[in-house]
Amino acid sequence: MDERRTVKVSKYLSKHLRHQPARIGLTLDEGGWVEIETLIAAATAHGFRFTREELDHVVAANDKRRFAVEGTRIRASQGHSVEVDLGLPVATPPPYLYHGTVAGNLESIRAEGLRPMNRHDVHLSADRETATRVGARRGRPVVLSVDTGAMHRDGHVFHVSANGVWLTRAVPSRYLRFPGSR
Ligand code: HQG
Repeated sequence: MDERRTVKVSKYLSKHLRHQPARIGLTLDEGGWVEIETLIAAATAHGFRFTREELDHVVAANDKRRFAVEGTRIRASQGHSVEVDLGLPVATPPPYLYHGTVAGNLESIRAEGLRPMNRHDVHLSADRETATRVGARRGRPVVLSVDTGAMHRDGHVFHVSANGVWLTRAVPSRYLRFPGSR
């Protein structure tokens, strides 16, 4: 399976397992799971064909392990905009986590902190490198450090997804460090 095809199937899965299941008549269960057979049939019925082998390849080859397969079912590991309860355990964050964004968002982030925007949660990365890649999706990346140790002490709740993304509902501005400031 070539890279272009892998990315295409992966994007299709992200779209329908995170954001728009109803577009192809799918219903996710409360944990975000769907039967793989049902997903393939729904996709086929809506004009996008892929095989079980291709799906397995995308799940295994995916750079960020975006999808999880358990038995006959699949779900996205994080990043949903539809209401799901991933059932992730509460986790204690390391002292600092990182958030990649772009300069154009900074003024608003300074004013209101990090908000989940279209997703359930704010996504934080364990290292600067990953945060840099996340920010670079939108332009020249700017990496913010987040004082997650202090957030944790102050009662903010964190979860970590199956693929190592840290999730929290919001990050008030006072916990953020902007580059070039101390
Ligand atoms: C910004 C990808 C203005 C935030 C990535 C970001 C990640 C604000 C954008 C995952 C703001 C939201 C998530 C505020 C936040 N004012 N802008 N108050 N608060 N923002 O895509 O973190 O490929 O929803 O900085 O790799 O960029 O999908 O979040 O620029 O892990 O698997 O609003 O998505 O993973 O954008 O990325 P997103 P994100 P996947």
